[in-house]
Amino acid sequence: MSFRYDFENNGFVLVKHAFDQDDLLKLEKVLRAFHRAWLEDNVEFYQQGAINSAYLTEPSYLSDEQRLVLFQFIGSPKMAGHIKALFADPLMFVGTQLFFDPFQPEQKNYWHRDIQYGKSLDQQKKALSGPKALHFRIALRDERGIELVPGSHQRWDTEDELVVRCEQEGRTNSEDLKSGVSVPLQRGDMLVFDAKMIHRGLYGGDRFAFDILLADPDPSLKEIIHKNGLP
Ligand SMILES: O=C(O)CCC(=O)C(=O)O
Repeated sequence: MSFRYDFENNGFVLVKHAFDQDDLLKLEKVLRAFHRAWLEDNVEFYQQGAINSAYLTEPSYLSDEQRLVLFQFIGSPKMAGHIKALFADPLMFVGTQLFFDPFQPEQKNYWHRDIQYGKSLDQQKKALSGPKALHFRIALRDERGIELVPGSHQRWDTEDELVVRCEQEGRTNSEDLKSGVSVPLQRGDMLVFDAKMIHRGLYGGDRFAFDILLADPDPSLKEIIHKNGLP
């Protein structure tokens, strides 16, 4: 089965060993420098539950030389090869994120769709048929990965999924879902997933993962791009 077929049906694809040590070492050095500077500036936010930072390519925490390392990775022939193997149409660069473990090891994760925030259920249903927004997650450490509900990028929640995800009827969004599939990651693996699908992060193992966000070049998504995070 091809990557494209898998992605269309499941909403995600795992590319094992997408990047090797040579690709990762220079990138990792810059990601660590960003993370150190970000932590220093966001102690409270981190201690209060943050599990990710964003906008790594902006000049806030990195020098132009360091930002160039990120852009060279994002624009590398290898990355382009992976993208083209999956998607026929061009994608637009939206931004970057870094995912790490919460400060409190007992902090619970949460099922969600990225499109749910600030939207009514009807609006979320409509958003399912909107432009594609994708995470290309590159693991820098072996980690538990993400749990995803296959196919949920193109269908609405079942009753059980909805009450859990939206914390209705006394349910909580960290409860297990029967439809969830865990995808553990090893250093160098890349998980591509549709941000619309129902998913949750799996914390532990001191995870450190770099997410490149790409999307259909739709005007509504162009609006959310921070211009100072572009090359
Ligand atoms: O890895 C995580 O903690 C959650 C990931 C996620 O929700 C996302 O990337 O949209």
